[in-house]
Amino acid sequence: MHSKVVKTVCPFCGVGCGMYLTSDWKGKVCGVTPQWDHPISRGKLCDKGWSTAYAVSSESRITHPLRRERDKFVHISWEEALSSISRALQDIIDDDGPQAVGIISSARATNEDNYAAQKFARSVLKTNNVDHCARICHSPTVAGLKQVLGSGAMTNSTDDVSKADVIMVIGADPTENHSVLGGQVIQAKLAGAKLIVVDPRVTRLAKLADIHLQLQPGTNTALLNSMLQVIISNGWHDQDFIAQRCEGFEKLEKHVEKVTPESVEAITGLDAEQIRQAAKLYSQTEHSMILYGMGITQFVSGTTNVMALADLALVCGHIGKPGTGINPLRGQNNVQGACDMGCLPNVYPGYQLADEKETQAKFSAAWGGDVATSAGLTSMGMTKAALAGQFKGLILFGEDPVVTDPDQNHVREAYQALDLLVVAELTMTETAKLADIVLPAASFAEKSGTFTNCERRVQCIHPVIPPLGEAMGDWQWLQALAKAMGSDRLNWPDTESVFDEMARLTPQYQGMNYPKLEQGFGLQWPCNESAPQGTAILHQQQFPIGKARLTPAHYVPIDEPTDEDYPLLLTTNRLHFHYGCGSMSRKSPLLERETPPGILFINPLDAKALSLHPYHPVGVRSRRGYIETRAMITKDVPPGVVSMPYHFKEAPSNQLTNTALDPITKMPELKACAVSVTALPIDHMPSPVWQLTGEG
Ligand SMILES: Nc1nc2c(c(=O)[nH]1)N[C@H]1C(S)=C(S)[C@@H](COP(=O)(O)OP(=O)(O)OC[C@H]3O[C@@H](n4cnc5c(=O)[nH]c(N)nc54)[C@H](O)[C@@H]3O)O[C@H]1N2
Ligand SMILES: Nc1nc2c(c(=O)[nH]1)N[C@H]1C(S)=C(S)[C@@H](COP(=O)(O)OP(=O)(O)OC[C@H]3O[C@@H](n4cnc5c(=O)[nH]c(N)nc54)[C@H](O)[C@@H]3O)O[C@H]1N2
Ligand code: SF4
Ligand SMILES: [Mo]
Repeated sequence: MHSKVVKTVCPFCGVGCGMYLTSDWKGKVCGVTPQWDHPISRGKLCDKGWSTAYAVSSESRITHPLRRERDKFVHISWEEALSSISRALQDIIDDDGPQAVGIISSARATNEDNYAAQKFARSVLKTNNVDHCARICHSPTVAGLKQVLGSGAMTNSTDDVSKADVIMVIGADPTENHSVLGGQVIQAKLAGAKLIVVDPRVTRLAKLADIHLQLQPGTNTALLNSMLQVIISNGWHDQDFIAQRCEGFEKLEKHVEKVTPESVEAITGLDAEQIRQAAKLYSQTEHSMILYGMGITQFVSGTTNVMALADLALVCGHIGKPGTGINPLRGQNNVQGACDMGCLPNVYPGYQLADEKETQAKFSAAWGGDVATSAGLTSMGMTKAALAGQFKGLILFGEDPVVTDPDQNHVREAYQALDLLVVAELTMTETAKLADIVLPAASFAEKSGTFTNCERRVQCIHPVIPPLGEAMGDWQWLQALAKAMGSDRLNWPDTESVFDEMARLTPQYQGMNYPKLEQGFGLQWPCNESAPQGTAILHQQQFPIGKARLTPAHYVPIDEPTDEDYPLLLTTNRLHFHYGCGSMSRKSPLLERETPPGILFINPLDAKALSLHPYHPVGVRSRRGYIETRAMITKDVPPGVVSMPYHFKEAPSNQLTNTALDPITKMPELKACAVSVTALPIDHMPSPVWQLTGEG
């Protein structure tokens, strides 16, 4: 084999940095080089991007299909794996109907893989039970922005950060999590832009901010409504824009009329004067841009928060212009794509509504036969139905819900109750360990296809090595499984044909094809006859729904406030050096040495009350579980609030988190629950969770 270099895209976050990937003469991925001419990353990569070779390295990869026999896994052939999965699925469907089976797809896999997954669900299994991690990420964005603006995606391009005069970062920590974009925010600030940060924690950007609104977790809507009140009562709103492009202003004006900054001081913990200053700065500047993330969406009030934020941008006319818009920082490398592909129970590719007869007719004509008609379950809905004995067969690829979904013990219990759990993975994750059959998936370094980044840019990836061992690309094993079930619906000769079929049926992607995408650095949707070169900024002339719908948002408190037994409020955050469940980033010795496996951030005042020393072993308990970890004493979290990352399977914060849901999108409240912290003896080594629970 010869050494090889290919042009591809980073497989971690939604920024979508360009990289060259190198393999050595043994066929091992051995190096990463940034692309100097890439329009987003311009020669930069963050520590995770630089560590990509470790993330897909051969040492720990699953290379053969495996079947669980009691508590060990044995190698089986693909033929055996596919025939036993298809038999088990068929048995469940025969006994309980297609509502008892479903798929969880992957925002880490390609558009082609995700298109195949929802097609497999809808046209082979005949169920709309298809979902993926956007459920617990930006599903409130998809729903909330769709309601107000008609489209749930970033309105601008990442490059627009440099054109903004005011950047309001709310509930996002981009220097850690969208690092190359976070770097652009710092550059814009150094070049003179003003920065407003809204976050209960003192993030790196908060330290640089002109205004840091350090609100109480879960109080975004109260704050945003009070900012609207200040803006409207001072006449700082954009009356022309509202008259020409929005409806519902009078209702909104009435709704926020009495929500003065003083009236929300006790809820938000913020000083009224500071709220006024932020409202003035945001509204009175020509180019104001909002960047937001999980501190907005991961609440029972997720959709409400998104709508309030969209109202704020609209009322100020801050949308549809360079350097001016509302930008959800989509998290995973291809979460925008997985949503666009329709891996959501309620929509087909391109957000065409699954419960509409026309959509069903369009796709059943295109796919050659009938499709699912009943309403589908969300991922958490499947978990709940499994516990109730109504959902029995799950195919899951490229996610690790045992570590990343809330209330770990209940997820484990639900997955153990299934008759069939199939997991297609790169490595043995905590979820894969529960599977009946594990399939070896090819990583991004071993396949072609496309990823859609946070700014709606569809970019091609290329294989630098062949799939390891017997690993297969996700759409390829889905195709093989469909065949084993007697269906030829997924009958594509190559990856490009999957894309072409999808583009024909997906209005936003209609003008795209591989040769066009390969010409430069991909294209931003919508790309169609009227925008053949794609669209950098959305909503410039009008919204997809005509006029935007200003929607009054009611403040909803968090589900589980603190009390005597659980006196501290736990929020969860990410660390720059680790990613998701850690199954890829923790393969890198460089990243692994940066942080201990598990950590609890706690304010010095609370630490003192518990007599904690730095790195003191602590026990953390909620109504759902208990873990042990070490305390990091820091003023970056306010008194009364503790924070934990969720990347570490040894000390998973999701042992503790709450499953209370946003009623509109079923987003769980991952950013707030009540806990108690106890000091453990100073020489105690924190026990990993599997020792504490006796699992695994
Ligand atoms: N290093 C790294 N990068 C990643 C990931 C990773 O795991 N590791 N994951 C990727 C994914 S999937 C995603 S979705 C993105 C997420 O990226 P972010 O949205 O930046 O994610 P978080 O750090 O979870 O949360 C953001 C911030 O919300 C704040 N917050 C908590 N409660 C509130 C509140 O009530 N109001 C406000 N305004 N803020 C609040 C937290 O303190 C935190 O600073 O990152 C992506 N990038
Ligand atoms: N407490 C708390 N919990 C959270 C969050 C939080 O802020 N706080 N954030 C939530 C959010 S926003 C998200 S997005 C989720 C993320 O949760 P997950 O999606 O479960 O996390 P990842 O680590 O991205 O898991 C992806 C898995 O995909 C595998 N993989 C990568 N590429 C491929 C591929 O091409 N094919 C296949 N088959 N597998 C592949 C990797 O090996 C990895 O194990 O976590 C959520 N959980
Ligand atoms: S910012 Fe995101 S896309 Fe860019 S190198 Fe880092 S993880 Fe990869
Ligand atoms: Mo996410």
